[in-house]
Amino acid sequence: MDGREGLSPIDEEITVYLRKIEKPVIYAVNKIDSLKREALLPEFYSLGVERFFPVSAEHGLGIGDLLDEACGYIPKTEKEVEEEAAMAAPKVAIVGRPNVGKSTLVNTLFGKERMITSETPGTTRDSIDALVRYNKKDYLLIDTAGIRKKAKIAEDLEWYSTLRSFRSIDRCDIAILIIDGFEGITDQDLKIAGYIRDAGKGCIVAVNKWDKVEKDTKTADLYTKAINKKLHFMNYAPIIYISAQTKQRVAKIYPLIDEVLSEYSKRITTGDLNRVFESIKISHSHPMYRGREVKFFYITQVSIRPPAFVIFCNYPEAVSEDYRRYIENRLREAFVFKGTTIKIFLRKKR
Ligand SMILES: Nc1nc2c(ncn2[C@@H]2O[C@H](COP(=O)(O)OP(=O)(O)OP(=O)(O)O)[C@@H](O)[C@H]2O)c(=O)[nH]1
Ligand SMILES: [Mg+2]
Repeated sequence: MDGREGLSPIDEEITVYLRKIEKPVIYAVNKIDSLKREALLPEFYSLGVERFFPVSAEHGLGIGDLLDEACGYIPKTEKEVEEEAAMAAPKVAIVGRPNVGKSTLVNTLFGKERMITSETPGTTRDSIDALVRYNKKDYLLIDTAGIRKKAKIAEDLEWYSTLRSFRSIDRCDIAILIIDGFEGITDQDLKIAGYIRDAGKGCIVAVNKWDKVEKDTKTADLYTKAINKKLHFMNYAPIIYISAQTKQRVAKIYPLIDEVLSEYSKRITTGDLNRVFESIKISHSHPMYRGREVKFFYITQVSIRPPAFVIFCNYPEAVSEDYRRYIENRLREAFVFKGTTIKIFLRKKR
């Protein structure tokens, strides 16, 4: 419309026509190149149009906003839709030593062949993310690149692939740590687990190749005990026994991911926290510090993903690692936090 001339009967006619067509319409009033002219805009609103874009085609004013609006109506390409879903989806990294079956699990979770798998450790050269939809929910699976068998020394190979696991962990919300059930848990597995915990991510331990393990009714229980002993610093992580190859129990992984994700994002009210914290303080007090009582005032949750808490205390520097662990264990007894790291910070308050 012509902002210099003002509203004309033709504008009205065209507007009536445009209302009838079922397409998005953007209304722009041109020749608006000064504030004074903008004062003319209200008369256009008598058309009943919700929004006008004042522009000056000649001076290039207001064109950016107009284009933004127009671009919003352009249908997204399939690739753009996928990219947006990938950004919003929870990120699940599949990590573990070479050859434990990371890519096989990604393929099984994905539902079709996507990663290249083989008996040679280091088959996966680059980590490829796979966006999957399961039960109407999206997940971004991050496979961890293996190392090609170039390294002369087996230990080097293990170490480099561990570094790659670290990189996948940095990008994820939840890590699935795969252990080779046939070979058992190794020092490298512990390093990866420690990294997941320190990075503050959720974790599920998947014992893979369970089909290859000779077992009776007690095997899984014994195995769980052995893992919990070695992974004592991460005994909150659920353990699942799977075969990525035969797909045994793989379908249970998605509900487990959902559960851990919800724990990872859980928020506890300050009221509930402090009710529990009172009993934590009473049932086991902190040893004296330089002849003085160590007092804890209150606790509050400061963030999620992972849940983090701040406890106000008179001598934070005096609080022992043991006591901190005691608090963490008691908080877990009350609020569970299955599969997720929680962080506890101490702050000084007199
Ligand atoms: N028996 C058995 N074999 C498996 C299972 N999962 C994987 N494998 C085999 O283990 C070998 C390694 O599997 P991959 O999926 O390539 O292992 P990866 O962890 O991706 O290996 P890299 O990428 O090299 O680190 C392949 O020969 C798989 O067929 C399983 O559940 N049971
Ligand atoms: Mg692989």
